[in-house]
Amino acid sequence: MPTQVSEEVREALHEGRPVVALESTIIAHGLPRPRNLAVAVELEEAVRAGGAVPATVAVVDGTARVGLDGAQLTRIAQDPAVRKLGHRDLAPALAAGVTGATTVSATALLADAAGIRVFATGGLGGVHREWRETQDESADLRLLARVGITVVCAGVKSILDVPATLQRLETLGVTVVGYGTATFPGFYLTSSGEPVDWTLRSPGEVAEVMRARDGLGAPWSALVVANPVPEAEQLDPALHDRVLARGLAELKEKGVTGQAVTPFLLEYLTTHTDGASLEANLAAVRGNVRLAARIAEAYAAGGR
Ligand code: PSU
Ligand code: MN
Repeated sequence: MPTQVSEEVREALHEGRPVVALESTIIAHGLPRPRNLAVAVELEEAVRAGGAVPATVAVVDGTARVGLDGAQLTRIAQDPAVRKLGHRDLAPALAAGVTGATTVSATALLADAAGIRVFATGGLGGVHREWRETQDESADLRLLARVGITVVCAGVKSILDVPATLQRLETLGVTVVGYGTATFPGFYLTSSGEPVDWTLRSPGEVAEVMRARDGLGAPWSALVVANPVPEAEQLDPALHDRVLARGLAELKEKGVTGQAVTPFLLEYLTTHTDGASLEANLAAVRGNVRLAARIAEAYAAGGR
């Protein structure tokens, strides 16, 4: 069954108006209920307030959808049977008629195929700290090496091995730029301490880079725009390090692996920081969504 692009999104794309894709795994598996539904609605509104059309991506009853209506968004947020779908899961999910939330990899694939150029999320997946034993590297990275979409994120999740993830992005040829920063953001934290090679300072500058890439012949990998959470809204770094260390130990004890690792650690942090990590996560996502709308607008406008 072909991907269903909502009428509103289809029209906007046809008319060259700005569209921002949003992923749904963060809604179904990255945030606690019932707050997740309110956030899903808020993120779509933030895209609209920025002058762009939101296109939340998910699989509903075996149909891949780009742009959800209210009932579909509610189902993704509330139904505990909603599965987590990376790009490799899309075909079996469609064939089996299941309902699932799309990760960065599946969202980028579907959004790019629909002709959407800008995508906002919280933090990318990447190389896990337990990589030596588990070989766990998010499928996000390899997929981002294949599609020419611009992804606005607060870096990669700090539960990961950040230097190893940056190295993989380099190897895979994914372009990474810091937005208003020369250091790579740390998701819950303003900075991961790792340097980035390029810094851009306005939506217009990002749009210029997108156009330069078009001129070189797209698609050839994603453009990652790493947008730090403001310092006033970051998680206390000492608390972050302390709680994460305990969460990683518990992960090992419980033998959690595969797709369950990321949701387990995000939830562990939320619980053991009394919700402070959740607030930092939300601040990061909000900032990314707002910036993505401005980038989509600058790109659609075609000039600086
Ligand atoms: N960013 C968030 N919360 C999330 C995720 C990203 O703020 O829940 C999700 C994204 O969908 C990302 C996924 O693609 O986590 C990575 O999971 P994994 O490590 O299993 O590939
Ligand atoms: Mn993983």
